[in-house]
Amino acid sequence: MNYSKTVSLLKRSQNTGFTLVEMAVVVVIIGILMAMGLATANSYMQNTQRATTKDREDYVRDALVAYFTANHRLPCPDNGSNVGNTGRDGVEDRVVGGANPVVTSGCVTALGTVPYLTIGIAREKALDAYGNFITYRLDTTRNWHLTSTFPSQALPNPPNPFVPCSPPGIIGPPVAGLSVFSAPAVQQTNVAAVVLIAHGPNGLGAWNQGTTNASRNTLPAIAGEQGNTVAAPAAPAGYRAYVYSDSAAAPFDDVVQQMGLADIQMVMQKIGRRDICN
Ligand SMILES: [Ca+2]
Ligand SMILES: [Ca+2]
Repeated sequence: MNYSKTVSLLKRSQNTGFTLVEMAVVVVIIGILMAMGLATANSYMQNTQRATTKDREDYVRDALVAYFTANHRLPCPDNGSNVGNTGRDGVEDRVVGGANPVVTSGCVTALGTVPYLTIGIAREKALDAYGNFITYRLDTTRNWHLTSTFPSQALPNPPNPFVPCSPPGIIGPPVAGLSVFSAPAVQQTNVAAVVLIAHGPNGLGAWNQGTTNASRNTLPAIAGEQGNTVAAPAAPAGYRAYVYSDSAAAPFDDVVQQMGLADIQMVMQKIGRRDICN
């Protein structure tokens, strides 16, 4: 092998090595950028899904207010019991022959899903952005209605006439209602007539779109989220609207909103009433 050929081969070898290093650096940089891009896209999607879920709860709240204004009471939760074995039907579930539509004796359950057909909204609006039903908890210790007598189980049309409470002109006592905690030891001051719970990305404890009435995801094993899946949460005795956390020890991804006594009072004032019958 002559000298010039050897030098040429060496140069080519060196050039090839340099190119490989360059390529390796480029590959690493592309990898980092892709990872950053995916993380950003993932974060964006999570925020969007959370916002969509909150919007749906707002929509349900508005529909409940409209329903209350038109019917002078809040609807019972949907627990699927009136449709055999074909999934949740969106119709509120009442005790047949009970003192309907009085909530305290008329609802099959205090904890179920949003009765979307009863309140006149699309089924999709009763779902969160993860495809599970939003849980609807109604305070059934109060009637949340404006009349004291009801002629039948059927929804009155037009609504029952107002019957004054006794004593008249009294806005229902604010001491009753459901409690909501924004942290384990921090109770919100508002007294809730309704709590809406979306069970978040993990979906634990949510009723899903399965084909049976009982189709429900696995219940959460974590204390914080457990409270949002039962009618009577253990201490703290109320529903949890904690801050989002993805910590392994105590994750919390539920999206929780309430409809308070103040919201009901506002509706009543709009329709010229000051009293709630209890
Ligand atoms: Ca039903
Ligand atoms: Ca959850």
